[in-house]
Amino acid sequence: AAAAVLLAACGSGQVGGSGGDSVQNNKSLVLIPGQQAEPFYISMQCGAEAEAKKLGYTLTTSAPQKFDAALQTEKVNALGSNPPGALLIAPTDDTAMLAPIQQVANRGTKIVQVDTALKDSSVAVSSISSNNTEGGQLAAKTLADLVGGKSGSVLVLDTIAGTSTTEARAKGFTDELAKYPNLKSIGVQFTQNEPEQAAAKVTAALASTPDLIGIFATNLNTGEGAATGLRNAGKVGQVNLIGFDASPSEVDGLRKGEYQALIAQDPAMIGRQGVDQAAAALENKPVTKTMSAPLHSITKANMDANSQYFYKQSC
Ligand code: T6T
Repeated sequence: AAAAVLLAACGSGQVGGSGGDSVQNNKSLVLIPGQQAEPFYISMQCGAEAEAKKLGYTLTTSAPQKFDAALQTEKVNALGSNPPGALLIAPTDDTAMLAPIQQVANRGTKIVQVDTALKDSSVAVSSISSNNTEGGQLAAKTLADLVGGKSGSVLVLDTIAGTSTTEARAKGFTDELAKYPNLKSIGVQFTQNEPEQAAAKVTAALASTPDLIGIFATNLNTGEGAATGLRNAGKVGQVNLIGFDASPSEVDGLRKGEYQALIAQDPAMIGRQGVDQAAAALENKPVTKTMSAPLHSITKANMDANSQYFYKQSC
């Protein structure tokens, strides 16, 4: 109670604690997303910043240049001896990120996972993501609806092994697709989250699989690359492309007919809920261990009514 009074009196002044976290630290949040300058994470940051402001917290974002566990580990380690009250993080590898995150938790910081998650999530007080398995299932149902009774082969493009979200999407999709005898999966291919690799995988699949009828791209970068692959081969609109996310370039592609559908997440809500759970943990209020944010299947026909789900490039 004394700390709360001190805080109310001093706002964000430099109030040191005697042993343990300082009062100031407890009002500071850090967000470490998967990568910088990427519309999904920018939209998440916008939601988190707005919520932090509303609740009287400061939120700083420290983003790795690429979706890469080694680069993200550097950002986590840089929190050093003055860690924030809570860390909101999207772990870019479900195993390798455990040790660095655990170190921060050991210094008293509350951990909240936003978007991706560790295999062993016990280090986190709360984990918030889309229901990615359901997202994959929704993508398969959407594809099946689009092709009607037609038969053909289907390619799945995943990102990097160890990415919890895209792995769940690929699995949800593949399991659901198995319910449609007219659609045959030719397997899941990894693209290292590089659009160029996704484009090359599509070029190769078009050459080896003449009856290719659909592609499921499990995130923004794989979708953008797949669209390039289809454009290069003159196959836009002939092979159904179901993307995940709703970046400006994907939305533009949907309008142009390069994608037949997008499964949009609500990254701003994930960011908001992440801050809410972090604040609850710091204020000793009840915390929800796992939360899921809604998904939306967007087609050209309904896109104008769903523009609130399009991702942002800036807040
Ligand atoms: O799809 C999102 C995110 O949910 C995933 O974990 C990684 O890729 C994105 O950031 C899109 O690039």
